[in-house]
Amino acid sequence: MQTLGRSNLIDFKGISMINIYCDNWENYKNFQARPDDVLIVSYPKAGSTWMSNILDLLYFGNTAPERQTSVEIFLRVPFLEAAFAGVPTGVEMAEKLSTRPRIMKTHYPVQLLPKSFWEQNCKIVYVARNPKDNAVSFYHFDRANMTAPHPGEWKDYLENFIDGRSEFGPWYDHVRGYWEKKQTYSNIHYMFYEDMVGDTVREFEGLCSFLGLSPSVEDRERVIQGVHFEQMKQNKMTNYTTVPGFDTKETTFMRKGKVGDWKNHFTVAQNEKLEERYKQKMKNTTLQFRTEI
Ligand code: PPS
Repeated sequence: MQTLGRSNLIDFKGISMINIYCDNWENYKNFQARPDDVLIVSYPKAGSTWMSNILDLLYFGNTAPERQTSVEIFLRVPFLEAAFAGVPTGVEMAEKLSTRPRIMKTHYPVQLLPKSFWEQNCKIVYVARNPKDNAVSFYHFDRANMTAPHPGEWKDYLENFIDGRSEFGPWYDHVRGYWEKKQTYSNIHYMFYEDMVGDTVREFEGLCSFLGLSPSVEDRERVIQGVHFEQMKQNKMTNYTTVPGFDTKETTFMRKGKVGDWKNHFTVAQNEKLEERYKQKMKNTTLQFRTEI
């Protein structure tokens, strides 16, 4: 198991990875999902913590409101593949969950999802974010995340991202993989970070209808208020300030929460390079992203 300290990217089943997320591979792969489990999937930094808090509040905000102020989000919604030294693994945490449904999250690409999720026909909520903002967010996160490889300079980091050498593999394959899986597996609700920022209420309504839930007006209001960026930034249970190994002098986990911050980071040439690669990698797909709203 990985102790705190910078790691190196390794090749794992064809994608770039770090040990923390593949050391517990056998247990992750064999995780036994139940039919009522709800799984959040995203590429790293696409909004999975936001979705975790939305789902936690939606299911339990009424009956167990104290969760919001006393239980960290990564304990309420375990990160399945995590294997940090000194704490239970994500799989162990998920197995100990007493909630119904159990809500959990993963960043693994579609081909590496534990097969029991498919067999049990679990509901999967996928959150995708445009590659430019996704890369920026990932870069800042890795500056502060002392268990990740050192990100180095932005220009080099972005090159690696564009070339698909980032933890959890190429962004393009990740977002396409789940998009294409939707054709044959109808229990995936595919959401976009940009839509969530642009119209949180509408996106929340769509999510509820996918989940077969009709919350009361008060419950709806509680969720929408509780998952607001500023609210989550202030809340120690959602802002990751309690996590050892995350250096908040570098950046905060709840950093900006915006669409279009890439414009403050990309040069014209960098933008052209990403767009060029995007065209190659995303041809023949109906999947589309917005990089501004
Ligand atoms: S992680 O580390 O992979 O779990 O990160 P993840 O939670 O998937 O993504 C983190 C980014 O999501 C932003 N975020 C939000 N944006 C808007 N509203 C809310 N409520 C919200 N919660 C989290 C977070 O700020 C990170 O994006 P950046 O661009 O870095 O701010």
